[in-house]
Amino acid sequence: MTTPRAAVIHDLSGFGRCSLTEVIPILSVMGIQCCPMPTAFLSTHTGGFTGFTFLDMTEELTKAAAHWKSLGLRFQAIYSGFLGSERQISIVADFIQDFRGPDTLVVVDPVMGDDGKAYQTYTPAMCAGMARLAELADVITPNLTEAAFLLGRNYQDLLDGGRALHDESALRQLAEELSLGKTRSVALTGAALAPGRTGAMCFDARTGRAEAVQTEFVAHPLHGTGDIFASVLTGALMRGSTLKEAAAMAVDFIHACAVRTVDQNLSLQEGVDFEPLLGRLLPSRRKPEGS
Ligand code: PXL
Repeated sequence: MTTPRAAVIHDLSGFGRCSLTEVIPILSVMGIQCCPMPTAFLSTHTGGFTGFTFLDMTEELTKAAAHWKSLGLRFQAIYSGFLGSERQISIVADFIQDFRGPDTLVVVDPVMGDDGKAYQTYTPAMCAGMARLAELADVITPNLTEAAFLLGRNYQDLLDGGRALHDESALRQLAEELSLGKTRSVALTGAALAPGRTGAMCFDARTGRAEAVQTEFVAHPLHGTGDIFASVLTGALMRGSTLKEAAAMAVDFIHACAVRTVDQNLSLQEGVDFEPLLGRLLPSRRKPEGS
């Protein structure tokens, strides 16, 4: 079998474990060839650091995409995340339209913010653009903040002042609302059915059903878990898992990484200590016949 290939459109942050420093190792260990399109180069991620450098790669993206087009490249998946400028919204939309084949899986992680607030480099216009970009996706992976932005709703209203935060039917309804009339799948992250736990509420456009995936979870706000979730989910979907199976794999992996990170007392900014656990994501190896 040829190695499946994914175009991964995310930033490269030098320190702090997020986006490409998580996407590439995770998809690679899952047996997928990653072709990165870096949207920006930052010295660190923007969550909790000040004074970070930011190199906008907008111009480079168009040139690199034109070169890939001249090579006739095709991808089994196109997976986008943190974008570096408002103009990149239409560039990534064009990329999806140009490179998508009938069987290409398009995952848009509509990275925009957390805890009810947009990330430092995200403008309201970028957030509005992200909602348009997400319309092209087969699967989206918003957290609750991004869900509010996508639906153009106030974060506190969306959570009904906190009452909807752990309410299964409210989360189920929210995932369905995000599915654009049941035409795209949704894995809503940070959707916990009880305090101190977390997980994802999945709406699967293939089955038309919403299902919760939950695990015991260390209730610490860890940075970069959204990118780990969407990367494992994308890899598992590319390997043929259902949305629920893929979300369960992602949630379990994050749980194991979070336990390790908290045990070591690492600073939140350093992100999740996932590297030593990557082996858990290897495709399961069958024994050769007769051995
Ligand atoms: O994990 C999302 C993310 C990705 N990239 C950058 C970020 C963040 C969240 O803060 O700052 C640069």
